[in-house]
Amino acid sequence: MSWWVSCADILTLVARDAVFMIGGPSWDVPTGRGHTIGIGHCSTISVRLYNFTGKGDTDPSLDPKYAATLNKKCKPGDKKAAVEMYPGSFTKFDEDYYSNVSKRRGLFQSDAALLDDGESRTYVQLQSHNHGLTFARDFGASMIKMGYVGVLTGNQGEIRKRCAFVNLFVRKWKIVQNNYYN
Ligand SMILES: *[C@@H]1O[C@H](CO)[C@@H](O)[C@H](O)[C@H]1NC(C)=O
Ligand SMILES: CC(=O)N[C@H]1CO[C@H](CO)[C@@H](O)[C@@H]1O
Repeated sequence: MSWWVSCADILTLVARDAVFMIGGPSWDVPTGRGHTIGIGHCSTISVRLYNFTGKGDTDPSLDPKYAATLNKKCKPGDKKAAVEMYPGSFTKFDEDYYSNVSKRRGLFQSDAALLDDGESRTYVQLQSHNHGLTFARDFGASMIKMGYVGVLTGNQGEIRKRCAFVNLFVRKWKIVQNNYYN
């Protein structure tokens, strides 16, 4: 354990704590910052609902009943409306996620894709059957693994002076400020 933390580490820590605060493992953070937990926007699923192969069709991997429910919430062309990611449990992302996905009721294509691969499909079905017996443990382990994805070492990266900005931007910003005040 080192006492250096990177900005990415801080985000991971914040994520972990936010997850805990809403009562368990939870995720909607590929772009993190600013998204609401458990909400998806119609813009991200409209192609699945209305133009999957460009012929005005619906993604066949979507349960038709669930698709009908989503159609009501996301009218064609609506980009702004929000939909619950996991109906019934959208403020907590837990093992219910897997039972929904196994019934082809995952909101995103990335959810449906879990059923295309033998290994991930087996895992989804296992979690769905055993009601998430190992879910919390596995989630923690995968968060730690993801923390190692794409880590920059040596002089590949930089230590940021301000977490939200690369240093070049901070330097430019200071120049702008100095010119403004002097
Ligand atoms: C559906 O996709 C096709 C092919 O990409 C495109 O030409 C068409 O304009 C799309 N329709 C709508 C309503 O977006
Ligand atoms: C769409 C769907 O199947 N939602 C279900 C997700 O899982 C929870 C818990 O089992 C159900 O309450 C939802 O109805």
